[in-house]
Amino acid sequence: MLRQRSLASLSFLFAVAALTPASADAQICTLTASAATYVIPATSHYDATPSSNFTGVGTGDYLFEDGWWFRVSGDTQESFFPAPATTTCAGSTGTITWTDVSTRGLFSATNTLTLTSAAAGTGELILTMSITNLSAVNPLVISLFHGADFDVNGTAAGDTAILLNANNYLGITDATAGAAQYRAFNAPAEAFLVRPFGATTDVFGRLGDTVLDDFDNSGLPAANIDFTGAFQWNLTIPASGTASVSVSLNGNAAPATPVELIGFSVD
Ligand SMILES: [Ca+2]
Ligand SMILES: [Ca+2]
Ligand SMILES: [Ca+2]
Repeated sequence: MLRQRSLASLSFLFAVAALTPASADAQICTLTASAATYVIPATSHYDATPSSNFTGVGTGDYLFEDGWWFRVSGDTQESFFPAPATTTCAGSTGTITWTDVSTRGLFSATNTLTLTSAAAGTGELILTMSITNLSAVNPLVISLFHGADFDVNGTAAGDTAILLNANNYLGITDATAGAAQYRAFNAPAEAFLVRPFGATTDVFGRLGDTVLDDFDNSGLPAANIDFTGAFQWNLTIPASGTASVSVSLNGNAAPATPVELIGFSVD
């Protein structure tokens, strides 16, 4: 399947790259656990099309893109997390930090990454994004977003997506072989959005446009979809406080955290 974003996006990427050549290497993160590998490449991750790779968890590359976004109260659109201050990745774990996200003086952030692989051809990546309010006076009202473009069995062909638990746990299954799971926990996401891949219409297109988006739990079930999906959390972080959210991205492996713990409800 043709994967092409708009020329405007590419021009923007080149412009950013030209401005920040020295920091590009700080973006690389490679995690390995047995045969499973997750990679944030040297470029093209901390932008509107956050390239990443997830291999050794089935046939081919299970991830085309995944990344974090935010919107602070008063903003009129969402923003991607820009290139970080530090990246420390070794073996199966990593830590990526921002001392002042987007130089707005509002919050710092730490993304903690852990990759596990209990058996050949399987893997689970857990990302925990911690946000610290830099104000000692005012609460920080912020929406966080994480999005992922899964391609099960290495391509979008034959993929079907369903909701496994409202509204924080999604499953994508390939008609030939393989399955992926994507969930948002600690705290559970408040909403999801699923859309077929499209430069301006998929979840990254929605997060990257100039329109404010609050997800509405739409897009599932979907058959024969080039899946893109994202979660939204709405947080109020006290002055000088820290809050965190987690996602897991699973290839042919059940979540290590029991599903009943990711979204508590009483019938
Ligand atoms: Ca597929
Ligand atoms: Ca938007
Ligand atoms: Ca996809």
